[in-house]
Amino acid sequence: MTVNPKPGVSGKPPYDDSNIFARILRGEIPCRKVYEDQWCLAFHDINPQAPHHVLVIPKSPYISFADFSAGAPDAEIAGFIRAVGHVANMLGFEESGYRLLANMGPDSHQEVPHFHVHLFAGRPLGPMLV
Ligand code: IU
Repeated sequence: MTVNPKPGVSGKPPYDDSNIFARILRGEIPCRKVYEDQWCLAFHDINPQAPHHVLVIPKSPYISFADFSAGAPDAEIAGFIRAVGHVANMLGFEESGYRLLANMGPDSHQEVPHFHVHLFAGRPLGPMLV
């Protein structure tokens, strides 16, 4: 993985290569891997909020959804989104359903500054509370 030398889209600090997901991508920290391809790594969240709680992260260093959606090449955006769908289908959630969520920035409580999509499934999730 290369370090993104550019700041985030809103002029915020550059990508921090020491964040926990960057370290997982480099193999410095283990994860419970679910799926991997050229675009993404998917693994179980360490603190699951549902019976199934998987994180899907791009392999390239994007800080947030804003960073990813504005900065990634079209092929990578398509490849990543398709990979998220593939993970959900592979885990058998297509019929019962699932929820996708991506936190972006301080108001959302984004804790890890590497773009990630949460995938929740395995029980009725109820109405979304924000
Ligand atoms: P957030 O969207 O940035 O708030 O979500 C970060 C998630 O990363 C959160 O659900 C944590 O439980 C999860 N996580 C993890 O899976 N492994 C870790 O080592 C750390 C956080 I630190």
